[in-house]
Amino acid sequence: TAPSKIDYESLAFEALQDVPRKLLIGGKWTDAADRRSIAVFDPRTEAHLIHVAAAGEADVDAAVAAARRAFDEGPWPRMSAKASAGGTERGRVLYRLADLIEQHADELAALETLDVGMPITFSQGLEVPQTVDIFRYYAGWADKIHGKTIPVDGPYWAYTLREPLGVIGQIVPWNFPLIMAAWKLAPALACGNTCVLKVAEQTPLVSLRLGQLALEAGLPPGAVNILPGIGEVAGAALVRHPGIDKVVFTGSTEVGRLVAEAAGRNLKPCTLELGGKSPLIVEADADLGLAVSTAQDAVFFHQGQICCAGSRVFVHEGVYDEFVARSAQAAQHRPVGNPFEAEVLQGPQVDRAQFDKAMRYIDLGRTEGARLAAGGRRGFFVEPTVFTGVRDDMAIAREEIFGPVQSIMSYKSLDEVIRRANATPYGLAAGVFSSNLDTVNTLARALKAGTVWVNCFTVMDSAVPFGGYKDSGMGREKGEDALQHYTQVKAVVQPLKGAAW
Ligand code: TXE
Repeated sequence: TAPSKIDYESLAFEALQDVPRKLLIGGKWTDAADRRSIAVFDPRTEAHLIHVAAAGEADVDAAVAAARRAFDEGPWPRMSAKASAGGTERGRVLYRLADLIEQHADELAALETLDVGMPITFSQGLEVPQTVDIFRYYAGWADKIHGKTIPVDGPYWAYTLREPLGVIGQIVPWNFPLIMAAWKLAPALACGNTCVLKVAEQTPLVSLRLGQLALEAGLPPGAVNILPGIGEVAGAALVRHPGIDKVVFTGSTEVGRLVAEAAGRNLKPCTLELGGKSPLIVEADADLGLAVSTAQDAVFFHQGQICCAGSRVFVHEGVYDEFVARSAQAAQHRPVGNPFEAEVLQGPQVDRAQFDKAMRYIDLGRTEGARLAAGGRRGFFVEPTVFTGVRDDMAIAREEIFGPVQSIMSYKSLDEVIRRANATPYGLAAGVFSSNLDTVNTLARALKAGTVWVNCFTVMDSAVPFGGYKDSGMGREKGEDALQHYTQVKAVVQPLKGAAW
């Protein structure tokens, strides 16, 4: 159904009544051991919505123990991986979960918009469908994860098994709660692991509903445990817990370092997806209309609260003035407002902290001498903001803002722009706009980033790996690559008696 035909705002408040307000541990909804809770707010108005339980250390212990039981005693890791027959196999359960998410798509999209402030056009049109897709994608992998046979010297043969790691501790941020949970749960479960998912304190709603659907789909008790909780409390307790076999984290680079340190102390592997300051390069031969509109979507999408936001735009000096003029005009016409309205492309920042952070950088951009070509006005909603005349050493060009702030810089040569684009500790993504194949190929190889989008940006697919170079993280999520990060290899060597070898 087209978004405009449904009253998503009413639907969100209806759905809110059914959201479990507790922790999901071992297949049961429970209060926090110390009875603490977190207040959930409507980012449009800061109005209080509901309270949900906030996990403490004792709850993390209980969740890890439940996941351990579910892993050691089964049935999850021992269930057949086949998706094609019977009723209880792992692939089948994940397909069923995908179907349930699809059946509840409108409700989940509405809840996500209420909790996060994401325009309904994106939660309904992108996030929920991509969540369905990723569960289906990994359901399909469940029975295709296998080892190799290896010829060896002497009368022996060897083979490898790809086995699950065990209990996975997963921490997700508030910017895309549903898809972040799905990127982590789907591959982990497909490989036969069990999970403890710590969801962000700002945005627990949709993940709690997802927990209900997971139980309904037939995930055994303890296979998925869901804990809303404060980062420094529940998140920290989870990452340092000796009972987990791996940590997977998406969030700030600062907290990512703490997570990696804790995992390192316990000698546990970790996958980290951290911040970014992604460059977008526009050559003089680019389709300028496409580059202007894509560059705006790249940094204004979801209020700029996206790790791979194209926040540094390098434009060839030959087309710089025209690019700036068109960008400023487009920014002024970008519909900002109530995210439940179908035509709105930009809603509020998720909370006051993120709003204040964006405004602080806008002030900083002005004081450091960048020219404000559009936006910058205060209000609870941040205006789509365009800065021109930005120098590489300005804070707005170096640091992750996580707000709708576009910095446009000019360059003369390809060598120069490659050097400047790579001069950042981050390396999550990059964009290239050019109609010259040689230029495209040169840049695609020269840019130090986990993803390079060519003549497009933020095009995501379940099958394509995602992750960072340099300080933007380690390991990959999505695609076949993620399977390596959720399994370990066992080598088995056996004698070959009597066979002609
Ligand atoms: O991130 P945090 P915040 C960036 C972005 C944003 C900034 C701050 O620049 O403005 O980070 O956002 C949990 N041990 N990104 O403060 O704190 C926390 O509860 C274990 C980029 O929200 O990193 C939440 O679940 N866990 C990013 C998750 O970590 C801890 C997305 C992320 O929160 C913890 C979000 C601790 N000590 C923010 N402290 C991206 N890569 O997309 C917090 N957490």
